[in-house]
Amino acid sequence: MAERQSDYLSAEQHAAEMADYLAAGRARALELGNRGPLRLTADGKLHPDILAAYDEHGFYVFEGLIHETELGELRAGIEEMIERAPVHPGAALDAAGRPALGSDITRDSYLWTRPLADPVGGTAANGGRHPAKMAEPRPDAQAPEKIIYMMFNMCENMEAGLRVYGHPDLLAIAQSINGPDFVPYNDAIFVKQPGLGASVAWHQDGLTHWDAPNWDPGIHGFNFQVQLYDCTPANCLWVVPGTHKLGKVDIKRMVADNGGSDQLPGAVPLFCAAGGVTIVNRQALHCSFANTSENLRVSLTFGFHRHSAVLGQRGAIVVSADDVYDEARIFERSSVIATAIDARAQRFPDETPFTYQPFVGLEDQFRWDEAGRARLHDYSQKDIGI
Ligand SMILES: O=C(O)CCC(=O)C(=O)O
Repeated sequence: MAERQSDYLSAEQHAAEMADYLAAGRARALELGNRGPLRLTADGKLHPDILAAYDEHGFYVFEGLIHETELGELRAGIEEMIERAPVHPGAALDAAGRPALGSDITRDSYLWTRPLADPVGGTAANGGRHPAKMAEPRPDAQAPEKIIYMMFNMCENMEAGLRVYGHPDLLAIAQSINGPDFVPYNDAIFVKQPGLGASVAWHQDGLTHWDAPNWDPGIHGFNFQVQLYDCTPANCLWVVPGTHKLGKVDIKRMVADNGGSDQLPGAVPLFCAAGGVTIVNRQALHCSFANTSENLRVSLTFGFHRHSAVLGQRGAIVVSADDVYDEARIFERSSVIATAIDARAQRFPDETPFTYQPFVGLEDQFRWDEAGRARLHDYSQKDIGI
């Protein structure tokens, strides 16, 4: 078995060792035919060719979907979130001595790890779904001990984040894939700082339906990633195309058969320019490598499910053992979409807002105002994970 415990590799050596793999993956990605601008049909559905490409490969890259004004606001929101983070993990104050952002929210807004580490590979974290360890290059001597790895509560901590959650094109995509009664999953912001960003070990998402009699390739839903900066093969998400159709794959065996290397054959990077948005089937095998490149990646990640897949399920993102996704529970979490649509309409009044079927006629009850702000508090406690 090839020696690839990259504790031995410096960041620079890791980048050099990845170079051929990145270039080959990039070339393979360009051949798949599943990237380009968003195309909707006259009745607002995803173009059938796009749906077919997504169904075949398990992902699609929409280029240039988010316009510059919104991108600027999202970047400013992220900068503020980072500035207002606790000064170190667990601290009450930020670097300027203010109460850290999100300190009144039940779910931690910041997740930290060591630079260039793989915090979950080979551990029991996330239901043990990351069975193989990624290469962990050695960070530079001046690297901080801990870095921000992920950020949460996007809709509560960042108004631009709430607004993008109500983006009519994104919601049209969600509707086309999961039906007009589509349901939210959760949100997470992946931050991959240059030379520091940690890896996310190979995994498939989805916890509830792998052995279900009604299992199908779309049953665990999909995630968007809104890219705030140009993202490259070195820092972006990678997918093994088509794996969403295979059921649970044996990741440990795949890595072992690959000589212990995390550079799995056939995988492709989901690179794109800032403003691009990717969709990835949660069942697709995916990962991201330690970011030994010079480029920052920030991906706003949020997912959607089919209503039929979540109804009656017991919470797989555990809030409590009694957390059953009944209609009232689903409606409550889905109201974040209704509020986001209104927040967006107030900011971009010239845009045609998305019509979210479960809230037709109820719009006035879910405005983005004082009461809306209060309603949004702790929404992530109501995430719907399957
Ligand atoms: O974007 C990343 O680096 C990882 C994303 C991921 O693993 C996920 O969305 O499940």
